[in-house]
Amino acid sequence: MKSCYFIIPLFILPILTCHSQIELSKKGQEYYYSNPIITGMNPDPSICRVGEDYYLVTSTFGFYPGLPIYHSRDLVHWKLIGYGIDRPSQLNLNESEGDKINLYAATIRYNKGVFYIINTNTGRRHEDRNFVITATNPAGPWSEAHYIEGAPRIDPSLFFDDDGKVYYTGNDTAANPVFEKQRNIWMQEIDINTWKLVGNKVIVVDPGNYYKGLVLSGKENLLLDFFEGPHVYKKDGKYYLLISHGGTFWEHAVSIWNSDSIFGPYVLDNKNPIATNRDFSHNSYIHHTGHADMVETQNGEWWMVLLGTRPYGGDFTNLGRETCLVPVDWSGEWPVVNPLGPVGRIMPIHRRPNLPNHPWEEKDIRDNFDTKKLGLDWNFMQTPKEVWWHLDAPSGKLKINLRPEIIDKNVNPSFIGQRQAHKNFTAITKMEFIPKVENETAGMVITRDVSNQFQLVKTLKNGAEYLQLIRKEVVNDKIELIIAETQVSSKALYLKMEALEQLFTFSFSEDGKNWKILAKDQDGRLLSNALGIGRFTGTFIGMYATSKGKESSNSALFDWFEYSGF
Ligand code: 6LW
Repeated sequence: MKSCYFIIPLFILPILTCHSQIELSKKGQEYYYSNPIITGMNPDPSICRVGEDYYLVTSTFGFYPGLPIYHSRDLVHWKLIGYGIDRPSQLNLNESEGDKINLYAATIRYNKGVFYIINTNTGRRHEDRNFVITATNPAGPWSEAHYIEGAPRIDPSLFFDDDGKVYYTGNDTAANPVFEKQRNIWMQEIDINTWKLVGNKVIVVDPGNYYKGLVLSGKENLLLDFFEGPHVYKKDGKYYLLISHGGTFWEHAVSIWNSDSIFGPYVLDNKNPIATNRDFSHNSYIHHTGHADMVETQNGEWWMVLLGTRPYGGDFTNLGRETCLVPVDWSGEWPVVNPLGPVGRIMPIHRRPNLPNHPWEEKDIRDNFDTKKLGLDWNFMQTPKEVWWHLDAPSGKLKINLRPEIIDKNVNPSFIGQRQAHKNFTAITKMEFIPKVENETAGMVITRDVSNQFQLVKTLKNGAEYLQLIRKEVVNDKIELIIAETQVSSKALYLKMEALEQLFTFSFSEDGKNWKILAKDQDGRLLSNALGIGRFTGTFIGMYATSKGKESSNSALFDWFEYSGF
């Protein structure tokens, strides 16, 4: 069915402001939506449709719970409904096999009443890190992990063919690489009753052939590095293979191949890459676009979800990789991304899908901790192996025990945080904490990774209670500086972080009414300079308590936590 597209009347296009997202007018929202559709760290999106409901999963690396599941009915408004990984037992983490979760890109699919998520836990040995979990309710509970023997490397996907056969697709290093960052895309049939790979493993796309000019491609600019994120679709009797490449940063791109047979040979679309913003300036509104998945709506429209970043303050991407949406015209042999143009580019605003508008109830900006369980937005770093936090429902306070773990190692510190989802935000919390010894500290932390943080924390110094702003930044060896400190005396302390893009202000109050600035004009760009796995994640803001390597029986009480952004 031909999709009907709107030409964007200029009077509807809002003026780009420093707003984190483009604020569309009410009238505008009838016809358009703004990217990203899921903000804050939500990379590597994968999507499936069941009737008129859409479900989407994103990657979470060391954060727990892992693999958030989002639900939408219009592809524009998304609600977090649960997690694929929400029990330590699921990944049978144990000391011998690497007790770290590190969940890379996932794929979500639905077939005959069952949801499947296939994913990679790179916290495990190379050859048995890919696993599948299943559920009949996408909000969970999801099953224990079924690890797949002989499935190496990352970015696994499942394809359910019309004849009932199921295929595993993923990437792997090349046995005989032709160039340094060569990754091949391989495919093999999988038995979903035993989770065993069956038949032959077939390399379906080998970029080495393009590199050597052995394949009629004529696409010198087909960036050959890091072929990954493969997904298979079947349309008009042909098999299509969507692949991301160029690496998940400034060169990221998406290309497509097709074949009459599931195992190929696959030929490429000469218009490849079909989606990329790699030629945009590094301070464009949306960049790094790639790692895509596609879905056909119940009305016969095709749409693509993919990751994108929003650089600000220069080419700094504090928010991490978020989830974007872009229209696709697949009325011909090959899909055309953003057919209204600029073709193949992911823009801040696109016309809405031909689906009934279905916004969800607005979330409260304040969590009063008066519930029996933590809200879904709260995450931990790594998997808690013990319960060190308590929701004392009657009092409506969150109690966090001080533990020896500190927030600069790949451990599970006493940190509970939520994604920074806006360029401009205010985060406030009310804390009750009396440090008894100098190694005890608690407060609010904004962290990109274990080495790039601001900590607004209360501690003991020379027998007096101090509030300190600590800045940690990766340089050759981590620099941890006390930027400012002041003596405080009240048991209850209100802590506030405010950001206007990369300009941060840190304040406090001892009565909740009279605020004092502890430090202002702090440069937030350190929250984009992550190294290692931090390059793949995003910034989190939350509550933290530690006794810095020593045992403690102390705890901190958080009465409420408020986060709002624009
Ligand atoms: C993911 C790979 C990628 O596994 O980055 O953007 C890796 N794409 O496909 C980590 O997110």
